[in-house]
Amino acid sequence: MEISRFLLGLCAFFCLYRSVSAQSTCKLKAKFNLSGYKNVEKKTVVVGGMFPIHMRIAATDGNTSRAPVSSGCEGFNFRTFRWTQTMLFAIDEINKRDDLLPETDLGYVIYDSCFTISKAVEGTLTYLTGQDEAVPNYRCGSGAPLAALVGAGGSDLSIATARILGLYHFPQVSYCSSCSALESKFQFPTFLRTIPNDKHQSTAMARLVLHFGWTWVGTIAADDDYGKYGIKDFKEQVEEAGVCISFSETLPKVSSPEDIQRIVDTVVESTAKIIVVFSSDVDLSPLIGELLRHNVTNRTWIASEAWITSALINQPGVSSVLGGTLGFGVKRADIPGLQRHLLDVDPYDPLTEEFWETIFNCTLNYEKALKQAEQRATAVNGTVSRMARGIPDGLCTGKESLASLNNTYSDVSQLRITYSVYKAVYAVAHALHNLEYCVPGQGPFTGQSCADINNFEPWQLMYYLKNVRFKAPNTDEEIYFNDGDVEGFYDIINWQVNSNGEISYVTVGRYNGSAAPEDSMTIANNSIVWNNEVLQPPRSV
Ligand code: TCR
Repeated sequence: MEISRFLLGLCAFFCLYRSVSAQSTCKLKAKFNLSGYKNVEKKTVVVGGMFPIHMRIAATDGNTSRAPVSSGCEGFNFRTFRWTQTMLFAIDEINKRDDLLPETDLGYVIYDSCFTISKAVEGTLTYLTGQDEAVPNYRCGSGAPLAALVGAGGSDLSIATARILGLYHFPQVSYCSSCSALESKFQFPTFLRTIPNDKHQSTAMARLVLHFGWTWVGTIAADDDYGKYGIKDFKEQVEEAGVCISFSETLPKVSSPEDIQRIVDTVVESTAKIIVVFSSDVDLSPLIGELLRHNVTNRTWIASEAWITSALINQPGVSSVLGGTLGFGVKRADIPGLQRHLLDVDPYDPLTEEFWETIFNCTLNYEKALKQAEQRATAVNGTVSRMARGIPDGLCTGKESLASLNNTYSDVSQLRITYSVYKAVYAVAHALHNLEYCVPGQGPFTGQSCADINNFEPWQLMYYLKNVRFKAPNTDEEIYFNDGDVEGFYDIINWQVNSNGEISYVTVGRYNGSAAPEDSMTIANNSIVWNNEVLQPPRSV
């Protein structure tokens, strides 16, 4: 309540300010600066997307005698870039169809939230205004109407953005914010999601612990709403059943070698052999590196969905520490055509430039490459050297082959959150379709009226989103929202070490949070390979 009042005040302030300054440059613009339209003749509705394309914001030098600028971001994330590209792929696919929104094109505006709340808020205000200033003006003068936001990524980001968007009754469909706190329609009236509510996952984890009769477990949570709520819900349930919690640690959000060392010491010293971790892969990865360095083996790790199939955690060499891990993955699907789309990206598109340069470790811009080559030569010779203009070392050709790389970006074997992104875009498209083809006189609004696709209010699209019911192409899962949430289906995944020492993800069971408790979990005990490749479940002490 306090927060929304503050933001409302903030927005009102900027609104006033803007009304006296120029209003004419109302164009769609994004921080990551990516907008696309397919067809100028057809009417276009724009969908906003927010993805944590970078892992963090860059540290500032703390100098207060200069005008502050918005922080830059660092740590390019190939996995989340795949999610971003999936949104573009889905939009493309929808635009080509003649049975879904045949007379309307979807455009997009993508923001990089850099996995940081302040960036997500900045993006939301920019998004609502269509400008760089924080002005709430979601119907940009001449621009196409903005329909909904697909995003924002982690739960703490979505909690922040949903509070602002809620004020304007503006729909937000999240593909990965799973925290149980977001279920409150009182606090987040226009928030919907295509990933299950974590209350199912916490229950599933508790059921798993009880299923194997473990009585002594340690917990590690990320320092965000995802980790905190996830572990809290888990703990409540196991403690009620008599399980003891040997330790509860929190992973630092900002790199802190001391905190990581302390957690490693706790894990090493504890007699608990079962460790439950509720964290995103980005936050967990420094701890895993340190556990590897200390060779902390002989533990069984219980993974939350965010790291169970993550290439950031499943790095070469982790099998001695993490082999035998058991965890939960949200529903997976195959998306025909997606891999082609991922491999066919244009390196010179502003959206792809940084991706291309990072993945191939080269520079696309000739002048920049020349300068960098000179700097390298200077560093080696110790004298300033000007290079002959030719092809500088480190210039990308633009013809590098993505297919020849073994990168998580183009790995389509575990499309889980990716599938969730796909569903979120389709949910918006179906809602828009239903809005457009409302029969006058039989509409859902006052006096059986309909909304107009050329000029609708956000709350009108919200009505259609709440009531949407569809199947994404080539899947047989029926998607609908129940108070903003979808059903709680999970695969139970086990990390099994194959003959090359690599880890393969083997599905050993399922959990269905919507079924009766006695039918909700099926698990094939005999298919599980535990740490150190034994076939017996470990004892918890
Ligand atoms: N929900 C988490 C964030 C998250 C995530 C992920 C981040 C999920 N899955 C995979 C990176 C990779 C699930 C949240 O904060 O709600």
